[in-house]
Amino acid sequence: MLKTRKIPTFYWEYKGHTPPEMKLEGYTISVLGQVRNPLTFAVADLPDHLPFVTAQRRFYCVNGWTMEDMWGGFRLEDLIRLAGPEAKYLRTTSIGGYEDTTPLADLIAGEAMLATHMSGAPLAPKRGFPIRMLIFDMYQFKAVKSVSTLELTDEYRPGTWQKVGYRDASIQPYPHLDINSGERLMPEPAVLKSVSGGQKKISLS
Ligand SMILES: Nc1nc2c(c(=O)[nH]1)N[C@H]1C(S)=C(S)[C@@H](COP(=O)(O)O)O[C@H]1N2
Ligand SMILES: [Mo]
Repeated sequence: MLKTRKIPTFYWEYKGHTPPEMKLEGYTISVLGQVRNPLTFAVADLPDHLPFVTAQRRFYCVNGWTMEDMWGGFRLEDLIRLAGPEAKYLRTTSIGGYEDTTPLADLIAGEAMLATHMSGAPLAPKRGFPIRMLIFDMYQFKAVKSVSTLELTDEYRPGTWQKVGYRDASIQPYPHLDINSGERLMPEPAVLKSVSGGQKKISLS
């Protein structure tokens, strides 16, 4: 668990600024677009609708670093299933306007999470309070912090970082700086999609 080292912060919409204090009160998350049953839930009420899960997992940044923590939150799949998805892609948008579009099936296969907690505490503002997507088998630029809408669509468009040049989201086989230990770590073969053997399944509990 991270205790001493500083986690790099990537927050496009608040570049050069401190992220605004967001209140849990009144903050909602919606599933819209091509769904049978559009949904809007208060983030504070999500535990009434979905099982709360925890997972000790590592993510990777395309800039060459990685970190692991104990995340708490909800399976993306559980929320999307309540809405009845009827399109190929999920477009995720933050309250500040950062967005990403990824095939829903890839997010589900990778056990993407909507996390509200890190190390047992609510997310800090710069970590994406009150709720962030986490993706473990693609670079994290495709996982939106401070999510407000999840839209099902058949129309792909490049996300915020992709527009400025991050093209390939697949985790690359070179050592990444591990923020937890300060050492350089080779990504596990299971997250390298080009490596045969495919994805390692780490189940959420
Ligand atoms: N809303 C939003 N989400 C975002 C980003 C961003 O700029 N805005 N950056 C992404 C990138 S590139 C990474 S590596 C992680 C960084 O998460 P962290 O700031 O908690 O380290 O958030 C991802 N999600
Ligand atoms: Mo990143």
